[in-house]
Amino acid sequence: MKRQMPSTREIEQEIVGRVKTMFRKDFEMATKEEIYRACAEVVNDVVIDNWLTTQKSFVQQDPKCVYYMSMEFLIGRLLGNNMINMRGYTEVMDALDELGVDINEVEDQEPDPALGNGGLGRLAACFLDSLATLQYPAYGCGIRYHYGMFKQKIEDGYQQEVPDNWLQTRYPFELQRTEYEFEVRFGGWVRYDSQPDGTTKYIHEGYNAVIATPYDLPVTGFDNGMVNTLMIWDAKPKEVFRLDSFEKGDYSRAVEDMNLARNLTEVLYPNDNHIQGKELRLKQQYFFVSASIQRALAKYLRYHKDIKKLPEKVVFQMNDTHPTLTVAELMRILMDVHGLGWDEAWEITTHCVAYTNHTIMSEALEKWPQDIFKRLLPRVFMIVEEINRRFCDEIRAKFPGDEDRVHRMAILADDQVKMAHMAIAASYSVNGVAALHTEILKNVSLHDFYEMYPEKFNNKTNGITQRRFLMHGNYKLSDWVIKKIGRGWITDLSQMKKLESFVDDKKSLDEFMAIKLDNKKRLAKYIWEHNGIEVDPNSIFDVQVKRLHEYKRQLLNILHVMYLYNQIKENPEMDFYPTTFIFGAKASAGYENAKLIIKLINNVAAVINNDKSIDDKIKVVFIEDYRVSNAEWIFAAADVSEQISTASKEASGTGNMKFMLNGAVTIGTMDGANVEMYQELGGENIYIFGMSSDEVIAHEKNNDYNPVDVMNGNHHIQKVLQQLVNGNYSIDNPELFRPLYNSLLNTQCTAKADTYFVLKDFASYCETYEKIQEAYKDKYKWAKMALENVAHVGKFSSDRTIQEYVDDIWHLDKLDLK
Ligand code: F55
Repeated sequence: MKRQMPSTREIEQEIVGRVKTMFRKDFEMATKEEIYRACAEVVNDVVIDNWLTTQKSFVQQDPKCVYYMSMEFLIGRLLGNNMINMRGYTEVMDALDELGVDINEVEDQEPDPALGNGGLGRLAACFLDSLATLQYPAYGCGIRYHYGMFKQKIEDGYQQEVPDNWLQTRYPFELQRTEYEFEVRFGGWVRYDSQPDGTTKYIHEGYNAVIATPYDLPVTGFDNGMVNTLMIWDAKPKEVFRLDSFEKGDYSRAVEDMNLARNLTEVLYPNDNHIQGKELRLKQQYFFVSASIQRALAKYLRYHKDIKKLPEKVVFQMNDTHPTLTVAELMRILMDVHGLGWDEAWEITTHCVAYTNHTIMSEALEKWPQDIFKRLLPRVFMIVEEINRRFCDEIRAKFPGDEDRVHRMAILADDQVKMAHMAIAASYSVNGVAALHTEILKNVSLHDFYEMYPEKFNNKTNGITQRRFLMHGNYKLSDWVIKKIGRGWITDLSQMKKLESFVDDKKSLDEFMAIKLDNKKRLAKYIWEHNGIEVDPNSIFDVQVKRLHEYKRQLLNILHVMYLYNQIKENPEMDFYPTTFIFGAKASAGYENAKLIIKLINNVAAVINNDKSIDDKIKVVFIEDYRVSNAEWIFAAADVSEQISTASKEASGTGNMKFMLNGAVTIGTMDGANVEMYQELGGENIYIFGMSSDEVIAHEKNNDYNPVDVMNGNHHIQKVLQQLVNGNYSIDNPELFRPLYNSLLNTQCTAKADTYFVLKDFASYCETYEKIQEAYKDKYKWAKMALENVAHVGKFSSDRTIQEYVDDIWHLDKLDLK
């Protein structure tokens, strides 16, 4: 039976009661943090009952489960989300209100769990939300990083990274599960032991071991009583050895084990779309993969004898190549622990694993030096060698005489282990994350593999959860939509199309834009409190928030702002609708150009925001520490969504969908899921500019793009580029931005210039932007366009995405929770 949240009155009493028993305090004396902890327990109480019921249904119905294997789950705060899913948000808000407390302040006490970098990690979190809401049995498997994504401080315009110590105080939603601990082994060597029956046993010796302890987090479905589990693994030494003991055994081994355990789960690598190749990262991968598989198999074997039928009950979805060790580790356990032969083990493995690709960027393709891999995972490496040997034979059988192809496709080549190749060789499904991205995989980056296994390739266009990104982040619009079309869209976003009947109704459009204005005021207040910059809620809020990467072209955006500023200065009477350009982005700590772009944005902001002569026509704001919690408010307040990646580079994007859901109008390239947004919206409701992916790919292939030619033909570009290096935005040090200038124009033949075609797309971007300015001046035209975006967002729910994964890849049945 689904348990629901109690009434407002009862919640109020419970909160007061909990504050008393947990903190020995009268409510009036409680701090905001204590109130938050009391609320968390009130909500937890309901969640736990539903979690128990869900687990019982698992046992009774024995369904097939997906194990979503991911190094990252960017879940964001859970209190608000769980209150919404338990249908108790308003009740708790009212109860707190009665007690004289603002719910936002209470929610703000929760650390924002940032166990991910960006899109890939947030996608995993949206998927878990949708799986629970659609009642599909699922586990998330990840790592309990002690330090998540760093917190960003801006000092003197520069990004500073501050450790994110989210576990400093107890996190109220996690449950330590020591009864599901497993051992994970690293290093050592493999001894061959010939058996009387002629077979060989492989015995792993001399290894270092750690114990993996899972912490379970509840994943609540919306209003259905379903609670799935996200298990995140922490490491501890196998034996906590006593320094004062006489029987220390192997003292140095014990010290090694302890250090290994200490480092393993300490910190999330803060790179997106870039691989660093650090040994500790490979250790993290093996650690969580091995522990998760062991737990999955233990669960399976509790109720099933025949390990060969594993694919009937278990599927491992690999979120990018980071968990590709799933393939070899499952093989190892099936052979070395359960005694299966190679063919049997391979048959099972290849029916249990599937792989999602998230990028075509070459610097993100995961390759490990074979010597490191072999030293760290000697037995697993042997298995990879055998997978590779058989895979190469298969290529030769299919393409006789094509040794070049064998070399290109091999898992082991050039002294490296190529993780994507192993993932594809073993997976029964390989998917991209948007239609265009999947086509590029098939036709360009993974073409060899597509020729070999066309049947494996499929597309699953990404999606986002409307529960967090509309109901929670934008409750005013959410309530308005409910008033207009009912509640169906909460679990069936395609129903948003019912809003079509209001796009020509002026009264509705007025209400709709009034909500946008309220959300802009909320964000303006946040910006004032956090950045000390005053912005006008009546200006256009033009927003680009995402990780900082050259391919995402924040540089194009800020160069365009510099250009607009020049225009207004040269022509003060020019007709220009006041615009606030809002940026938010973290740069990977070692990514110099990315960090310099942040500095540039902040310097441009300082100059423009303090120039009284332009009458506040342009404001530039860099929001510090962009993360899930402030993202929700930022999307809600946006008028214009900047999705301006170099065509072909952004696999999908998901921020684009969150803006659309909140009624922002996109200016973007034909890249990733923008293409599908365009198809859903029609050309009148989205602003597309720039080169197509085909054009970009052709230029890359022919190597025939020269940014200097572009600059010479456009005096506006010349001017902003000069301003990069003449001290206009860096009076003390005119050379400060020289590296960015060089990245665009380098004429020395050694370095490639303007790899991401910023200058090439500049004119087209400016032209298209003028149309946005024009459109905004016509209030109802704009409002209609914005509402059309909400009305056509249906496809981009992660509920739709998950249903497609279920139908085409996972083949799960809904859990019956009655
Ligand atoms: C993180 C770590 C490594 Cl080693 C490599 C990549 C990443 C990462 O964060 N990638 C990432 O976020 N990729 C994004 O995935 C999204 C979800 O599919 C896409 O929408 C987006 O286009 C893609 O860049």
